[in-house]
Amino acid sequence: MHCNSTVLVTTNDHTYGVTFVWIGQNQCDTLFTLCLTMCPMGIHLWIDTDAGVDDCLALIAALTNPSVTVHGISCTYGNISRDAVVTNVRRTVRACQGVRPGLDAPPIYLGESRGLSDFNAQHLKKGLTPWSTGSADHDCWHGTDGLGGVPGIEETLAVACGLSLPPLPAYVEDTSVCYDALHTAATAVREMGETLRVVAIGPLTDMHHAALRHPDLPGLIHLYVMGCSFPELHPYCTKPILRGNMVSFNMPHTEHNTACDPEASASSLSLYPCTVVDWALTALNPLTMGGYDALHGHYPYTPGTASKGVPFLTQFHRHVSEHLRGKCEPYGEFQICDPLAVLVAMDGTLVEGSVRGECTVNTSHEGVTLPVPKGVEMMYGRSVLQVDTQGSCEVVTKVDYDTCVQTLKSALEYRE
Ligand SMILES: [Ca+2]
Repeated sequence: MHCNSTVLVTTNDHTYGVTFVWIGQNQCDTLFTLCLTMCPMGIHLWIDTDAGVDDCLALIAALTNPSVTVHGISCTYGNISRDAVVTNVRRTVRACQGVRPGLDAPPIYLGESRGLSDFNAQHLKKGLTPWSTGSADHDCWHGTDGLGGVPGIEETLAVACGLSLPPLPAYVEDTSVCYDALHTAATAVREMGETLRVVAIGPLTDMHHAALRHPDLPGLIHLYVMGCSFPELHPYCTKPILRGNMVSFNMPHTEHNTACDPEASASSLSLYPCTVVDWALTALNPLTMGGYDALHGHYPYTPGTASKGVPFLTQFHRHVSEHLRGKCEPYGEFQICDPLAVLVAMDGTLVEGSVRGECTVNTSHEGVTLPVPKGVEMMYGRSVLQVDTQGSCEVVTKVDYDTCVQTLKSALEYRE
């Protein structure tokens, strides 16, 4: 006779599953023998980001979740230039280490600094996206540096909160190392019997290059994408905003991350098994401005100044998102696109509705001249879903919104 039972053993760094196996009573009265497996349990993430204010909140949600191991963070262009992104990621990781002193910084890597298509680069440059100008001084939705234009605010806040911040974490400059590290992490997680969940909350350029370098990668990971837009999955809502957020770039039928690199989006969505948190879903689930205040506990925010008794990350996020909040105020909505994608990747039970199919992105710009003439709406970058119950792509159509927002609030209030 024998039977198994598994208990959890927690060390400083990981929770381990230890399996005890009952092998029966022998002459020495040995009742059981320990051991058989000892492997880290929980959720294994890799985050590919163009941080970005909403990326910052997404990173905070992941890095304050004790059940999550973040095996790496790759930095790409999008909301701001790649070089600004890596600074924003390092600052966010360091801020999380402030409230989790035992947290080792995940390895941080440089990914790609621009998309695949010259046509697209020229097109977006004429719209003056910050990354296409190659500088971080262009005012954008996320602020001059992509993180609200409040450099060093975490240091002021940490002192006031009685926290000590470690040095900024290091990062790896060689992009090929990034893809090798991703592949190594995916292989190691697979050997534990788990699957690495890669959350892409920026353009899919890195995922395209990673699969080129390691063709077996799509068989090793599950990709969570914040991108695309499928308003047709929400026929009860006819708001034009569901179509996309790139109207000012003559691309009203697409979402920003997808629009940054339609070619890489098309290839990645066809290669990887994926779950998509699309623009239409996030546009239907924003924070109201009151919801934004509630996320921060309604504390009396004073720019550049710490408020007594308010959690450090709450104050950090309130400061870095102030610029974006001001941009959002006229619309009465504050979007939480990237945080929703990371929350879904960490907890599949948050998904209350989805449609499965094959997803692709229109990469044709035939006949379009630059600059795009006024009144012309490009279909370039438009995402298309072919519904198929056996498809490799799951598009999320409904989430447990209240739990999502509460989880984000708890992350901002994290303390040990
Ligand atoms: Ca992003």
